[in-house]
Amino acid sequence: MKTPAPAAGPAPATTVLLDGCVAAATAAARHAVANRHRRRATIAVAKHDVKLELDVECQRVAEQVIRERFPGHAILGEEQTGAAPASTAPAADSTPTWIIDPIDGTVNFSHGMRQWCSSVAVRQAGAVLAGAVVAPDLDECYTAAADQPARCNGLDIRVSDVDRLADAIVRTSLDKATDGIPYRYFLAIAERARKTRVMGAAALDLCHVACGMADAYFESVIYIWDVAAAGLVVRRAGGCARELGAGPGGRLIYAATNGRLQQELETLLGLP
Ligand code: LIP
Repeated sequence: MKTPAPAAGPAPATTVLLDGCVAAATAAARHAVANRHRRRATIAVAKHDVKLELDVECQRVAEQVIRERFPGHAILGEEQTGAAPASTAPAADSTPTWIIDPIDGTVNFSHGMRQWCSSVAVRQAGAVLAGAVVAPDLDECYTAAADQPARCNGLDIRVSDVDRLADAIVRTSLDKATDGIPYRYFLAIAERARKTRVMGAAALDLCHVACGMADAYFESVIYIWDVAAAGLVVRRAGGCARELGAGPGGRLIYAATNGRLQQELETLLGLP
């Protein structure tokens, strides 16, 4: 797994935060890799999801890195007991909040697929300041900060210039379609786009929009920890990534594109 080259020039505070994101996400990802032989050990199994022992362990590993470096900061993680649900309104968080998804694409990981990652972002006063998405099995480490470009393995990345959904690859999901609404969105996208892909790790879907491998991303039931870091990566790569409203259970309706496709995608889905 490569780590990005140190960035030159930006404000020290942001660089320190970004270093913290990379360190925490890398530590979580390494723990998952080192313990891959236990990838099937579950704490809970739902109809469409699993919670692994490693989800919780990797969360603790990431938290430890953050607590050592930033003792006064808050932590919001997928595996945190009693974690607050995602908020569509930016929190009035004067204290920086670290937002962790220790294993995004948990089901993929537990089945031995390579499409999974660890994601860490830091947000203050409603704005994500820095974020890192580390995908060891793909050898990809995405980073961005509010005053730094999006990078993959230390190299600047840029969104695609596709300007019609008819020419686009759109990443999306059919997860948690209990009320059928995600199917409606899926059908609309599949009808319009050149190809629709369900890969199972939202943070990677977004990072792949950021580097032009995909052109757009949409989910109607997604948590803030799935999109916080990677949404910043998309924006700093020249794209658009934004919450379009609240989904069920504190989740978000979220869309991201290369920017050129945002209007067409939101209009197609009748959002916001
Ligand atoms: C998963 C996402 C995936 C989404 C699932 C789930 P997890 O995250 O990344 O793309 O469709 O609903 O939230 O649970 O593996 O961290």
